[in-house]
Amino acid sequence: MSFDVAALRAQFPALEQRVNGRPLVYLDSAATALKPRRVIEAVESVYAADCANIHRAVHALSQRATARYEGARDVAVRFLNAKSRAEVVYTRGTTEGINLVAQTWGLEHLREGDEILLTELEHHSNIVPWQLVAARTGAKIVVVPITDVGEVSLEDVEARLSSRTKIVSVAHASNALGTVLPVKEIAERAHAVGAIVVVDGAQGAPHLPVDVQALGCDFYAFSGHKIYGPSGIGILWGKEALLDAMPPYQGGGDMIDHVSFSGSTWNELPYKFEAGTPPIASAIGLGEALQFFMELDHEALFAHEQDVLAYAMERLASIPGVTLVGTAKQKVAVQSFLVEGAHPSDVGTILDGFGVAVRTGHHCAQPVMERFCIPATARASFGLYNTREDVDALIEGLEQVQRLFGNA
Ligand code: C6P
Repeated sequence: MSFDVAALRAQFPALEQRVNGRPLVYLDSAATALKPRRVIEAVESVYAADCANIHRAVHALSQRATARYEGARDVAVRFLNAKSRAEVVYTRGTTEGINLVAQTWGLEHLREGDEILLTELEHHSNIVPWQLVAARTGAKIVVVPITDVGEVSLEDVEARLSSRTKIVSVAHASNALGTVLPVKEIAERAHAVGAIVVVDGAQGAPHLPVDVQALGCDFYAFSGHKIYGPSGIGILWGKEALLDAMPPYQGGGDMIDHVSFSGSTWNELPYKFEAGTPPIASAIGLGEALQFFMELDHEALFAHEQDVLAYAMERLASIPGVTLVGTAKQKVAVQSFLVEGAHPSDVGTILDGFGVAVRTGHHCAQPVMERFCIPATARASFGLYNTREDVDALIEGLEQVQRLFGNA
């Protein structure tokens, strides 16, 4: 198998459009990835043919919808290398996955004086859920600092671990800086002090090998929409023994075994955590996206993304007045940058005029901005469909920024 980027690009209808008179150059996959035609068709076919609720009826449409919904879970089991279907819970996305763990395992186990270890590069979704549970339990949040290039050192993690640490929750990769964290090594050290390990896989799942058994974590949360699937759906993987011992997150239909006014009992895993009618078509679309993703030559894909990233870093760094933010040795294909004298939102607007889509702002990682004493950055993030030519278009747009802001 080889990596044929032109053939892959042809599978993404959104790339066929022009924006402001130019071919779209989509450099915002860290926010949400574009969707291949087969994912769009999978979702459409649910509504066109298999439009029914799941787990609830004996009629043909419901049987088909249920089989496809559960079939998508089987794909996720293979994607994660999970031990069983019981470990794979559908959620709305990474955010809900982390909130689920915080509000169930966290509320059950955390006591006054316990510690939750996070890093300075976390997304708000891996900070605020822990602040909420800390406020209710009296637990304390401890933060591992990042270095000037945006790395997390194992020594800094070790120095903050103790018998008080009950939860270590870290990103697999940073959305603002691209940094890949040494999750396996962090998990080994966290387990040595008896803590559980939660991984925010929002940026890891689309760019890094995800084998939850090899990573050695206890929970791994990711979002469908960042891995070429629909929005509104994600996965929380958790070790069965932990999930089994946790109370339900939300109550409602499907998560119960029996309900009476004298008390209710819970469905088996993973359904205990799937209350109410789920986003059925989105789950089926996610299964299709994961299948699409697993069929790629991963070694070639990761090498391709790294090539585009290295080229982008080199070209950006060569523009006078442009500063790279986040230059860790191990990175996913994300690059934040600043242009001297130009606000990132102006940079984004001018680039949009060239058909180049980047994200600007604090990227829901305000502590990262604080660390680097900046309010915001512009961020180019790459997916499997991006090329060196896309980087050239970004640079062309930035040259216009330089002209407009008197830097060139
Ligand atoms: N980051 C970005 O542009 P949800 O919204 O639940 O799908 O994912 C939240 C999330 C959690 N962790 C990390 C590391 C993330 O990058 C994100 C989403 C997007 O960077 C939108 S803020």
